[in-house]
Amino acid sequence: MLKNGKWSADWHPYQKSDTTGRFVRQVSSFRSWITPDGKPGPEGQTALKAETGRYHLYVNYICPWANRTLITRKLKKLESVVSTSVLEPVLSKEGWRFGNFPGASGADTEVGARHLHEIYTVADPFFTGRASVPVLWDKRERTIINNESADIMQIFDTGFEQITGETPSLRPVSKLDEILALNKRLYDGFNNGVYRAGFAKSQVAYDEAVEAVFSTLGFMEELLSDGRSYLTGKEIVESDIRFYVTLVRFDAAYADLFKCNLKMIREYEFLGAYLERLYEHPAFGETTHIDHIKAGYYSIDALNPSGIVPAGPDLGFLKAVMSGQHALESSAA
Ligand SMILES: N[C@@H](CCC(=O)N[C@@H](CS)C(=O)NCC(=O)O)C(=O)O
Repeated sequence: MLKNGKWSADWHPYQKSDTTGRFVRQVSSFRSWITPDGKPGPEGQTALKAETGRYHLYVNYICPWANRTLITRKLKKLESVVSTSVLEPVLSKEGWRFGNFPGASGADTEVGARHLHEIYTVADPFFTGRASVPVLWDKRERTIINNESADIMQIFDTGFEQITGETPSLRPVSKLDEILALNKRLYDGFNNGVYRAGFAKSQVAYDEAVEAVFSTLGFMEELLSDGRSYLTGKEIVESDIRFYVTLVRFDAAYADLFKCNLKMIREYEFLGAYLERLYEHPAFGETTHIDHIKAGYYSIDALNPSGIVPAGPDLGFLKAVMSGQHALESSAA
């Protein structure tokens, strides 16, 4: 992490805990907004005006929080409006690194940084905190606008319509309460729940987290069992994006590495089908890179000191979608 703008070598990702061993997540520090006209954001945040070519998104493909901003960028047709850099998925001694891991985008095009923490110190030479992805960067002012993925999703949802033309809202007003309730349930029980299980430092903290993970999955399985395509009906909303990024990592990483092993997603009838359906959508499937996910998670030294990346599990049920076959055909073969 950075302390007063200097990289500190005691690199222990995600290890902050409370007195009972419960994982505690750091809060994000850059919280400005982008709006169509530069007027303040929804809660009065300082905002810049939407423009083509001015903003840049730093991500990697391992991170679920970064993945949700990439999906939103694609769903909202922002690929030619907001550029991106993909960092390597494997943690280095200095955190996230620019490089040539297959699928990463190589050297930094913006400030010539070698590691993500340099982006943070260009923005704030005395920054203290973790140098996390995603980062929304302002090329003109050479500063970070926002490093909280929940905000970046909303910025992409509402900030650029004058440039891209209208696209379906990810928070339609008629469904807002439902979406916010789902988002909360998903964050506590699932998105952050798997991390609480994986980084628990006591049995009680782990037991509590794993119970929350599987009761959330049970609730969502029940919700989808009435045959709806997405969480709130026929259209994709923000909650689907939030749910997907953890679902698609679950069998590949969380089940094993984070000890969330009561059941795999592919064993759930409705959740398995829902995951396939989302994966089939280019905004989801094309921003998902299982090789980066496995390489990244299994490089977390605190959880996997040998660094060995397991061969399995067989995720053929997702690949089958890519080749247009039905999952059952491929598992029967
Ligand atoms: N609140 C942030 C959390 C992002 C986050 O935790 N990113 C992780 C990768 S999945 C990261 O960059 N960690 C590096 C670190 O904690 O030092 C968000 O949702 O944008």
